[in-house]
Parts: sequence; C-alpha cells; structure tokens
Amino acid sequence: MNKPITVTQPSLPELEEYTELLKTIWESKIITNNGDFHKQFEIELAKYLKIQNISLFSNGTLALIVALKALRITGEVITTPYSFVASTHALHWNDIKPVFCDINEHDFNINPDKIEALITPKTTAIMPVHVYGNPCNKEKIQKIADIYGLKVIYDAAHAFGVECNNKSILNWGDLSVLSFHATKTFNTVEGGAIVTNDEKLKKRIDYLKNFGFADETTVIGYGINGKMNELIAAYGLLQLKSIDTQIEKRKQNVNFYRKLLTNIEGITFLNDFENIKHNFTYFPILIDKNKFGKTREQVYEKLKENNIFARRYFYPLISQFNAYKELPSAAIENLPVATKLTKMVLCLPLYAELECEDIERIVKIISKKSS
Ligand code: T4K
Repeated sequence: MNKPITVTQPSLPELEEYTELLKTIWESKIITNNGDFHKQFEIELAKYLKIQNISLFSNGTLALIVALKALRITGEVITTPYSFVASTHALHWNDIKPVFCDINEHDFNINPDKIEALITPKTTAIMPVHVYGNPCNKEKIQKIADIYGLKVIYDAAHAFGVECNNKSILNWGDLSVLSFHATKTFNTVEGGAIVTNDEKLKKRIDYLKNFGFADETTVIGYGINGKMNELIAAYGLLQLKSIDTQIEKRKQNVNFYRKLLTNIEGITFLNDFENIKHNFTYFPILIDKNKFGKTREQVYEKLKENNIFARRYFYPLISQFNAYKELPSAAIENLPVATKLTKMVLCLPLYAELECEDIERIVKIISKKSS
C-alpha cells in the first residue's frame, strides 16, 4: 500500500530555532499573559498582514465567540450554512439565532443578493465567511449593513494573508476572525485572532479574552480566558519567517492539480480571481455525477481505498446538523445552491510538502474510469 496522504499536513518551524526560543522562555519563566513573545507576535503579524490591530487567541472559535460579544451582537445574525460548524456554534454560544442565507456558485460565499430578504427587526449583524479564502463581496455586504444599521463580522478563518488590490481583506467589516489551527496555511498548532481597525474595540477585546480585567481590580464585562500563551506565540513568530515560501509551494501544487484536471469532463475547480492574492489553503473540486459518471461519494471512497484522505469540506451543511435543522431558514428549498454544492465538493490533499508524484497519483485514481 502506498503511503497515506491526508487532506493537509502542517508545516512546522525548525526545531533548533524553536528550542532556542524555548530556552528564553525557560529563563524568564513568563509563559503566558501577554509576555514579550505575545507582544512581538502581534506586532509582526500586523505588519505582515497589513492591518492595524490584532488580538491573539488560543483558537479561532473562542475568537469568534469573543468578537460577537465585543460588538454586543444579539437577536438574529445572517450567516452562511456552507462553512465549518464552528461559525454557527459561535452564534449559539452568544444566544444568537442564526439565519441561513444561500451562497454563490462562483465563490462558495454568502450571496449578498439574498441577504436583504432575511432581515427582520431582530437582525443585528451579518456574519459572512471567506470560504476557502475566497473573498466575499464586501461592497454589497457593507452597503446592506450600512442601510440597515447592521454590524459585519467576517469569519476569516481561511483567509490568512489574502489580499485584494494589495490590501488585506481583513480590514473589511467591523471585525475579522482568523484561525491558526494545525490544518490552516498559517498554523500555530491551535490559535486564532481578531483583527479590527478600531483601537478602542481592540482594547475591549483584550479585556474580554482575559476574564474582563481592565486592570488588577476592574472587570468590565463577562470575560473569558481566550489567551494565547508564550510557547505558541514564539512558535508563531518562527512560522512567519517561512509563510511566503509555504504559500508559494501550495500555489505550485494547486496549479499542477489544475493542469492535470483540466479537460476532465464533469470535474471543475476555481481559478485564481482577478486582483486577489490567494493563500491556497484548500483545493476544492466539484464532481458532476451526470457528466463524470461517478458520484462525489464514489470518488471519495475510491481515494480512501488507496490511502488518500480527501475531505468533504463542507458537507453536511451546518443547517443540516440536528442542532440547526429545525430553524425555518435551514429548509433546503431556501438554500438551493448550498444544497447542490455540498453534494458535489471534494477538497483534495493540499500542503506545502505535497509532492508532484502524489498529485499525479491522486489525479490518476480520480480519472480512472472503472470504479
Ligand atoms: N471558522 C471556519 C470557517 C473554520 O474552518 C474553522 C476551523 C473555524 C471557524 C474554527 O477555528 P479553530 O477553532 O479550529 O481555530 C479541521 C480543523 O480542526 C478546523 O480548525 C477547521 N476549521 C476545519 C475546516 O477542519 P477536522 O476535524 O476536519 O480536522 P482533522 O483533525 O480531521 O484533520 C484533517 C487532516 O489534517 C488529518 O487527517 C491529518 C491532518 N492533520 C491534522 C492535525 C490536527 C495533521 O497532519 N496534523 C494535525 O495536527 O477539522
């Protein structure tokens, strides 16, 4: 049997370099609570990402929960069913009712033309997701938000380093939330962050992620512990050194996939968007069973038999999980595009260290006609 190939594999910093940084931590005995590595990591990340303020978190889900809390979002929030379940769970953890909106076929993101019809007097915000790092239509979303006085919280878990016309897409909306999970292009093992242009809001977020403490004796609200520790911040600083190389390798792998998969009847994929700097976190393909002759499930199983573990991100739709499927907005007739794409999509293995031979092997198995 060939070696297993998983949907992703994290790139890690040089062990020797990391050990050197760990020695400093061992000497200082400052291992968490806004130490020097944490401070430096925030500064370096802000520079790299071309943003003003960033607050580090122990993971993306906690960052999302705190982002909603920091903006005092209540009532109903319009969001996408086509995402990782953490997006909607963050609403639930704030006692907010999710209202699912259908998505676009061309970028897998929330369809802004469908948002307005879902607004009620209880709506307080829109929470779009830049799915696979594809930028949402920020102009249309912001226009709706401005008309109805809504906040916009971007789940940018997939969008590290993504730029539009040389500007970070993390500057859009009121807040953007990143994930640095092991499975992401930029990983800190576990980790996340909130990005905002508003200095005062950053302050509030920093209090909230530290139990609400504004100083030793003042608690400004119902805070939580969402802090990133020094060992992770040091690891993250080293990851920043190699992130451009990693993204470049991922790009080459994506382009190699595209080359091999072009002209296979029934298989489609997205090409790069104009004026967008992508981060190549995922490589989703769509399988049209009528044209291709095999279903997505058959391709997924066939790859699995060959020790290749592609993933059905995002299947099922969040709106189909027991926790959410009774909501009126979860009805499949309201979500025709998301319902269609969730049955067709397969994310193929993609990471910096993936070899060309691996990609050739994967495509060969996919394109083999006999099942
Ligand atoms: N919003 C969105 C839109 C998100 O996609 C996510 C997370 C969040 C919010 C929440 O952010 P975090 O709280 O996670 O920071 C994974 C990740 O756990 C999750 O972070 C991610 N999205 C989601 C899309 O995928 P699983 O359960 O599919 O991952 P898992 O453990 O099956 O890993 C996939 C493959 O990666 C493994 O087969 C092997 C490889 N792998 C994985 C890990 C963890 C490694 O090689 N090394 C590793 O350490 O959820």
